[in-house]
Amino acid sequence: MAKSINICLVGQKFMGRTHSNAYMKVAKYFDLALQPVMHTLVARDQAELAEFARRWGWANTSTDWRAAFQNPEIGLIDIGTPNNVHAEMAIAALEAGKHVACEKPLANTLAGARQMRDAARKAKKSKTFVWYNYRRVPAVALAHQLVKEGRLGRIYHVRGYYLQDWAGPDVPLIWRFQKKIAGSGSHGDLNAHIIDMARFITGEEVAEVSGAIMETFVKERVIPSQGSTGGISGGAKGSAAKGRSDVDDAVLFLGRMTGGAVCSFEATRFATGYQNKNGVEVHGEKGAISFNFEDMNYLSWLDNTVPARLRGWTRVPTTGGDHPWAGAYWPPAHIIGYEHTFMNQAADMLNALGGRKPIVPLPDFEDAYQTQRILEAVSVSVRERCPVKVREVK
Ligand code: SOE
Repeated sequence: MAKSINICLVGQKFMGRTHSNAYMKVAKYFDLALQPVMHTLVARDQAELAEFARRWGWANTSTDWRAAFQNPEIGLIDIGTPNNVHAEMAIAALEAGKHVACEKPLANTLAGARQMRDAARKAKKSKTFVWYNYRRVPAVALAHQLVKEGRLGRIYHVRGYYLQDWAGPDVPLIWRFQKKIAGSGSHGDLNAHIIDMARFITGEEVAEVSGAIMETFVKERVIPSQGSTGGISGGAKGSAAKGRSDVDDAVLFLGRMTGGAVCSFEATRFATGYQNKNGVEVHGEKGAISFNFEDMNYLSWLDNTVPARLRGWTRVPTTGGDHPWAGAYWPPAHIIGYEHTFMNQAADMLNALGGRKPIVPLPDFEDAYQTQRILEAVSVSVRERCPVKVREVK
């Protein structure tokens, strides 16, 4: 009888769907150390709960996360909620002796993220994971491997961008525009991803935030008359009343990496024309990589060690059996999509829980806390209009 683990997922909106899809399908494609059992779905909205559970294959439902977390049958708790409840839920789950997976960013505040990190340190028998899913794009994992193999050599430049354009003036004041819930806007939502990707690919940390700016283009939004229906803009309908958006719509910062490279990051919800364009570029002495999620099945690679007359960018298809996870799906060049990044993460989490080594590092709470420190350093740099050493952000 294959070993399995009962999963409790909290959340039934956008990430509830991506995670449910991953648990439903992962065992079809991967040989897993533990089989996922979709045991309990927890959400606030009783009306939608039963239909969501039926559609996505959850055996039980509950609107009481505290009671569900105490269920001795549950082994893994997966938090797919807005950011403000990540800490309370993750700490309760760890104290209940569960393994915990949590959506990014770790928390809506540095203090909350620190409490999660400390709770994970205390919970010796529990593993923790954070859904920085873009690490599980085969092309991004290949970039990580190339740097690790020394094929880029000394790194000079790191560039990250996350460009969306959904947040126009007509979008109501959903939770993503409320600092008390989200913690920040494009910063914690999008910049977090590219900071994590840059750390993952280079193996380096951001040592200093040298300068940063944030902008809120739309300062007032209509208060939603109905809740979010899931998805980025929430699908909520506006009412007559308006409320203040107290988060950034765009953030840019410059910095220095621990290995001596300079870095630049840009994250925005107002890059008209780009709906979900994210990427990282790394320029080294011996080579360079460029990843663009809009072209997610390819990695651009430049080998700077070949004779100049042969030197140029190669567009490497990352869909072959020798690329991370790709071989689990289809023959080469039969491309994969956004949802596969969550399936790849689910596979690595289930294998890690079963004692196997993941193909590339999985971010746990300790790792994700480093990204949260960099996010905080950027916010301090914006507020104080000065450079900030990340080592001073504890
Ligand atoms: C909204 O910006 C969002 O759903 C992010 O929260 C996700 O992390 C990203 O993958 C897609 O866009």
